[in-house]
Order: sequence, then C-alpha cells, then structure tokens
Amino acid sequence: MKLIGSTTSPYVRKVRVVLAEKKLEYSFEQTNPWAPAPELLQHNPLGKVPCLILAKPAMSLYDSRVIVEYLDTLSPVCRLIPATGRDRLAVKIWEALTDGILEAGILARLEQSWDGREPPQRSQAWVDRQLDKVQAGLAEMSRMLEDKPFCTGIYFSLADVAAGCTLGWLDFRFPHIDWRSAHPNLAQLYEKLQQRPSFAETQPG
Ligand code: GSF
Repeated sequence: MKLIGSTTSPYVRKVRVVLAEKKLEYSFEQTNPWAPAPELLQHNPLGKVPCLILAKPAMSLYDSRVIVEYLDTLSPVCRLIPATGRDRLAVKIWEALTDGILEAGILARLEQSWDGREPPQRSQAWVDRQLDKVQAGLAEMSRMLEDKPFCTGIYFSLADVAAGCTLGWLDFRFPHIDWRSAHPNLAQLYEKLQQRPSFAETQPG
C-alpha cells in the first residue's frame, strides 16, 4: 500500500495513526496538495490528501473515512471501529464531529491565508462563522467525553484517533485557541494520547 499525503494534514495523520496502531506496512509519498503532483490527481480527481493506493486489485481510496474503515478490516490487531450497533454509531459520531471541526478550521485558515485570494476578497465574517463552529465543536467533544478514560468508554478506538488528530492540528494551526483551559477533560485525554508511539511519531509539521 502507498499513502499519498502531507505531514501537515490532520486527515492524513488520522490514517497514519491507524496504520501504526494496526501495525500495517505501507510506504508514504509526501506531496503538497495545494500544488498537486500529477500522481495525486491521477488517483484522486479531487486532488486531496489522504489517498491510499492499493496494488491488488489496483485501486485508489479516498477520503480518510473510507480509508480508515478499510484499514480496520485488514487486521484484527487493535480493532478501532465496532462492527455493529450503538458502539459503532458512537465512534462514527465522534469522527463526524471531529472531522467537522477540522473542516471549519481549514475553511477559516484558507479564508485568512490562501494565496489565490487577495486581501480585499477575504471575509472576517466568514472566518468568525467557521471559528464559532470550532468552538461549538470543542464544547460538544468535552460534553461527550465527560470523565471517561477514552472517547467512547474504556477502550481506545477510532474516536480517540480522530479526536487526538483534531486537537493536535488546532495546536499546530491555531495555537491561540486555548481549548485546554476551557475543557480540561480534553486536555487530559490529549496528554494520554500523546504517550502512544502512533501519535508521538506523527506530530504535525
Ligand atoms: C478532507 C481531505 C482534505 O481536505 C478527508 O480525507 O477526510 N474529507 C477529506 N485534505 C486537504 C489537506 S488538509 O487540509 O488536510 C487537501 O488535500 N486539500 C487540497 C484541496 O485542493 O482542497
């Protein structure tokens, strides 16, 4: 398997953490999706990372949710997504929420800094709208976590992978958002996740 991605993308990090937790072999091809290499466009017409290329049968997978769902079926090591029922739903809800926080944060950042847009074309109202979603999402993460050891209970799951990658990306791109003071339970979870080699070895940057 070959993963096309960047070390700054939180969605790519989600996939890399899952690969590490499940102890799956892969090669990592780094690219800048904002100036996409032909290889990326050939495998994903949307020109976005992550994109996972499978050899047999030859196939390209995107986006991160499809990729991690597939990876979890490849090995029984560290099952991350429950097969059925409410437990599965809980993990999926966490992933939708945390991916949604990232989406809003990325839209805010692009509005502020994408070089295809001139300063007069930038809208602070749009940035504020997206950052409100980030704050509301963080509050919901904190409410859902309560005082549990992991997002959905006592077991580490994809929900924790997605939550950790989102919090790490906020630190990386929006260091002024002080989510630790506002939500100490998220800070505690994040510290615990940082101890795992899968997280320690995939710091954004
Ligand atoms: C989001 C991927 C994405 O936005 C997923 O894989 O879960 N829903 C998708 N990737 C960005 C890089 S990043 O900000 O993580 C990307 O590749 N953007 C390039 C573009 O042209 O939009």
